[in-house]
Amino acid sequence: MRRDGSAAEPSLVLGTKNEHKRRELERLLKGSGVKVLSLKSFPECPEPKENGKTFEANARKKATYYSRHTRFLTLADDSGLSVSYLKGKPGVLSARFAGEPCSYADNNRKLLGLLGSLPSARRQAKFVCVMALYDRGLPVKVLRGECTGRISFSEKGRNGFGYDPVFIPKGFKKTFAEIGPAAKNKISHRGKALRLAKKAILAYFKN
Ligand code: ITT
Repeated sequence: MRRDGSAAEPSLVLGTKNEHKRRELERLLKGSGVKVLSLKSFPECPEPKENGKTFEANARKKATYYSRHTRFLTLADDSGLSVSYLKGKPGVLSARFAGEPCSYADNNRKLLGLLGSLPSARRQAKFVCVMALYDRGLPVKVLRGECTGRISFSEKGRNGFGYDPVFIPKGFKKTFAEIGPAAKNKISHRGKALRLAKKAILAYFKN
């Protein structure tokens, strides 16, 4: 197999060090006929600095970096939570909202503390995911998915990761962490962006 993604077997690198994201993406790409490689296949590859001001800037940065390094078609995801009452925060700082280093539980505690007893109607939030598909440092496509909802009053559920235990998607009474991966993927920011990305990936390998 050549290290440029143009091999007989179409291959795609998932440019993420986040195992939860990688698992969601792999699940969504199942059956697409594309061999999915993780960064574990490139242990010598260090992490790029995520200092962009937007999800798109960070997604492009990661995809440029990993596609240059691996020489494969690469899909990178930058994502996070945007809370209306907090004027869009934590946004691009979602992973390190409670400071660095911090756990998902630390971030959720901080978020619930900031919202306090604010009524449901004022707890609107959305998850955003921007995916960048790059080939050897050059852009192929950039896609975006969003999922609106609200922040719960306490952490609920054991599935998923990050802010899943405190995010209730619109039209639901349960958090992402309660509804489980299959239901989450159908409506999530990542699911939406990936369904668009999948089309771009398949088109790329047809050419
Ligand atoms: P990579 O950069 O290696 O992909 P990361 O975890 O640093 O991994 P991001 O910079 O995109 O990824 O930060 C995403 C953060 O946003 C993540 O750590 C969660 O806190 C939150 N997040 C994103 N998608 C989420 C989801 O589907 N469910 C819950 N939280 C999510």
